[in-house]
Amino acid sequence: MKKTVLLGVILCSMMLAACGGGNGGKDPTSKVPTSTSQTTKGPYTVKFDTNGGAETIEDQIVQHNGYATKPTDPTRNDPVKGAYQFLGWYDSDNAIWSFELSKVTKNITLSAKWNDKYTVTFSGVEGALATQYINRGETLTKPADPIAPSGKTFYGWRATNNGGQIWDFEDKQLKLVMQDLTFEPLFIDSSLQAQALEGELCPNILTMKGATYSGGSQGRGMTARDSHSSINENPLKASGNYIWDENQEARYATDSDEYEKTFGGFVHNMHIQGNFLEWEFTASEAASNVVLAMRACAEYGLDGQDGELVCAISDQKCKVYLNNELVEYGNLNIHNVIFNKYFTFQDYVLNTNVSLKKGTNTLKFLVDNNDFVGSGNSLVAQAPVFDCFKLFTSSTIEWADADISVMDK
Ligand SMILES: [Ca+2]
Repeated sequence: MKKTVLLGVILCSMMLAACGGGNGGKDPTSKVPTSTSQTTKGPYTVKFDTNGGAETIEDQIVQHNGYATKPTDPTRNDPVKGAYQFLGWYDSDNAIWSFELSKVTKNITLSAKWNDKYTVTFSGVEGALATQYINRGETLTKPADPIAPSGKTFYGWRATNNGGQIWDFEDKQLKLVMQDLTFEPLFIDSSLQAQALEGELCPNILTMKGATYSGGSQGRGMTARDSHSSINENPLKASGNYIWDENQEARYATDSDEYEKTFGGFVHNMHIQGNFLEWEFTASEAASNVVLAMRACAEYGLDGQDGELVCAISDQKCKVYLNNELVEYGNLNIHNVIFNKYFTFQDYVLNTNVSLKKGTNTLKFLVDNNDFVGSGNSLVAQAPVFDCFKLFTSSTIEWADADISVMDK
């Protein structure tokens, strides 16, 4: 009897062991049968990261294998670049999310992707070069020069959204793309030569006061010379003896390896509201469709993206008056301003359709802003370094330049 009981205990123990191996000892990490999972998965949270966008987008709760609802496209703006192009929502694997096809099977965060390249378009160009997407600080591929209409010459690609800037595809600073650009070809009558009104010889430069760190420059002290040119041979004594070195960078003159860039010289230190250059000139005949360009660069600028200095002016901040009428040229950003080093003069074709009267005309450049530059100095306005105005017209213009002998006293 005793033996029987013992056997029963042993049998029971064996059965328990067997039971444990088959059921009670089941691996807790093994998958539960599919038939029960569909009713227990989800719901999930879908989050949206706008990645610099202006809006906050609410989380969505989505059932397993359900679809998220496409939110309204976010927007993103940069003070220099302007509006970014929204490219879509991307998952954590950097794959674009389709709100029609992509099923939600877990908690996810979708991130906005933006086109952070600049968009550059060339009007009238066919093929791949018509629209170029350029990373900040990189360069453009130059399209073939367009064929000029009969009697005209192609002058250059003119950025209609940046003060009529004629793009320089070669200069190591000017060729760098720092904003969206929209170009159209500029054609000028082949018979026309630019007639220049030189800033450094503007009569009223004699009485103008400018800004410098030391508290003021005046008259001819606001001019600097291109020492390669004839102005070096006259008695004009410039305060800043800039020259152009082999890299076409302006620097204070220490030797004679210079470039001519400014037809003699230029005016700087104009960073005071109210400073102006004004010419009175005579035109031999009335003329319309006159092309007005300003040749300029910049010596100081405002902090822009990535710490870049930008001389950011406009037809409201630096006004151009022709016969007392405001000449529209929109916004003009002079990029790559590098203090006292790179003087990257170039032409900004402000307007292609101004008119001259026969006889006396006036043209004025007025600094009319208080956009403080830097700190601890007297530069209280945004202003370019002014080389000259250029007029392309069949009318002959004449003007009296500053009296050098007076300037030299
Ligand atoms: Ca000049």
